[in-house]
Amino acid sequence: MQLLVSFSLLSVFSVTVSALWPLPQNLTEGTTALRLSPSFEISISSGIADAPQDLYDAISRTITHLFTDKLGRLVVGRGASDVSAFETAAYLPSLTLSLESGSEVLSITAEAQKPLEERDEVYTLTVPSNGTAASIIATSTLGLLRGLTTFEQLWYEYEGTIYAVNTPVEIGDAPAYPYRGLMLDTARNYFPVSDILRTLDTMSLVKINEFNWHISDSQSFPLQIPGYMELSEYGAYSSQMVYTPSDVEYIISYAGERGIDVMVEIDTPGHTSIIGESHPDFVACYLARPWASYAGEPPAGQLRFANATVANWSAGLFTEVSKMFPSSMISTGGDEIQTYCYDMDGETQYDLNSTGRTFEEALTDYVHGTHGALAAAGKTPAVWEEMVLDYNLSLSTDTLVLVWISSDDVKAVADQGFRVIHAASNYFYLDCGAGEWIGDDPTGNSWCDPFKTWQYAYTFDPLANLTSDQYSLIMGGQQLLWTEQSGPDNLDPIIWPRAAASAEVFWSGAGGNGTAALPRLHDVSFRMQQRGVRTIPLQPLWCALRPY
Ligand code: CP6
Repeated sequence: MQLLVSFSLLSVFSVTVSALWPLPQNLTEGTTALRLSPSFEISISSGIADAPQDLYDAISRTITHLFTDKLGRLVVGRGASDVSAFETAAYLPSLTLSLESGSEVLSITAEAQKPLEERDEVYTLTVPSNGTAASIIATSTLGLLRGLTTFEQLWYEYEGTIYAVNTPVEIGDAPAYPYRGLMLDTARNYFPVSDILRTLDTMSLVKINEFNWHISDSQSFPLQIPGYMELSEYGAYSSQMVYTPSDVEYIISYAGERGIDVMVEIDTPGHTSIIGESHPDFVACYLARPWASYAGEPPAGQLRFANATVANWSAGLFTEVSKMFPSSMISTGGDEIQTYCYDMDGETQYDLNSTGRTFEEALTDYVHGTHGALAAAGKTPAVWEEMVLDYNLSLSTDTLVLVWISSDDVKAVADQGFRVIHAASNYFYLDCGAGEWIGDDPTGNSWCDPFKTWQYAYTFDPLANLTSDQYSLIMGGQQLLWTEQSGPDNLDPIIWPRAAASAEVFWSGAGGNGTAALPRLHDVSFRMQQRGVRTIPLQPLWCALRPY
C-alpha cells in the first residue's frame, strides 16, 4: 500500500519535465508541439571544411534513431495532454551543425581520445517552434555529437508522427567533469564483442565518455597481446573467448565514433593467478590452498614483482598494450595485494634479501617500471587507491587514482595531490563481487548489498569533504560492474538504466533530486529498450501511461 501511494505521487511530476538525460546545464523550453518533417535533414554548415567521416556517421545514426525510437503513448504523458494540438503543429525541416569560427576540425574519435583536461564537449542547441531550422553550435565535433544526442531525446513518436512537445528549446551545455565512465570486468566472465558494442551505444546515449575495460584478472586473460600471446593461449576460457587485436581495434573505433575513450586495465601485481598457466615461475602462491589465506577470491596467485625478470616482462607488456590502445590513459591496477602470499613465498623472500630491498622498495621499483614503460609510450598511468594510500611508492603526481574502497578515502588521495576518479564501492558498484566480504555502512546495513538503487548512486556528491582548492583534482567517476555473477544474459539489466545515475551526476553536477528525475530516467530507459537494450523497469508502466 505504501508503495502504491509513493509511485502515484511521483507521476505527478512527470507531466512538465522534458525527457533529457543527463540534464543540460542550461535549459529553457516552451510548451508548443513541433512535428519532425518526413523529409527532415541534418546538414553540416559550409564553414566546416573536410568534415570527418565519423561526424557524417553520427548524423546518420541520429536520423535512424529519430525515425525508429518508438515511444508510443508515452508522449501523452509528457506534457501534450491536448493531442489535437499536434495536428496543427509546425514541421521542423532541418537541423544545421556548425563550429564556431576558428575551431579546429578533428574527428569525433580524435577529440574523444584527448587527455582529460583537453576534452571539449560544449554545445548549444536551439529548436524554434515555428518551423524554422534548428541548430547546434559547438567548438569541436565532439560537442556536435553531444548536441545530436540531446536533440534525439527531444522527440517522441505518436501514431506514426514524430513530435517534440516542449518547444521552443534553448540549451547551453557542457559537462561538469571530463571523466564519466563505466567499468566492465571481462575476466570473471567473458562478453562477446557484440555485447560490448551495445553497451558502448547505450553509454553514448547518456553521454558516458570513458570505457574502463578491466580486461584481465586471476580467472582469465582474454586479451591477445602481440609478443605476449601465451597469456591468452593458456589463460582465456577458450580459444573463442578472446579479444583479438582486430576485435580491440574495432571496439576502440566504435567507441571513438560515439565519443568514448577506452581506458584499459591490466591489473598487476595482484589479481594475476591466471598468468601462472603460461608462466608458472612468475606467480607466487600459485593455486595455493586454502585460497582464502592468499587471495580475496580463488584462485590464489600474484606476480613475483620483486623478481627482475618478472618486472621487466611486465614493463614490456605495458609497452605492447600501449600500442594497442590510443587513449592517453592506461590503468596498471594495483588493488588488493595480499602480503601474506609474498611472506610465504620463498622466491620473493630470496629476491628481496638478495637485492637488500624491503617489500615496499621492491614494489616501488616494479610500479616505476610499468609506469616508466607507459610514460615512454606517452601514456598517463591510472591505479587503484591502494597504490597511493597503502604504500609509499612516490608515484608521479600525474597518476590518476581510482578510489573504490570507500568514498571516504577521496580526501586522503586529494591531500597527496593526485587526480581522482570516483569509483566508490559504497555508491557505484553495480554488483558486489562474490559477496565474500561484507562490511557495514553508517546506517548499519551491509554496504556490499548486491543491489544498489540508481537513486542511491544519484545522491553522490563528487566534492564531499574536499576543500575548494582540491575540486580541480576531481576528474569525474563511474559505476562499475565486476562480473563474478554477471554474464551476457544479465549484462543489460544489471547495468541499465542504473548506470545513467552517475552519468548525470558527472555531467550535470551533484544535487539532482531523484524523485523529480524519475520520469526523465524512465523515458531514457524506454528509449534504451527501443534500441534493443534490456533495461529493468523503474516503476509500473502505469505511471507513465496514466499520470494523474
Ligand atoms: N576484482 C578486482 C574485484 C574487486 C576489486 N578488484 C572487488 C572488491 C570488493 C568488492 C567487489 C569487487 N572483484 N580486481 C576491487 C577494486 Cl565488494
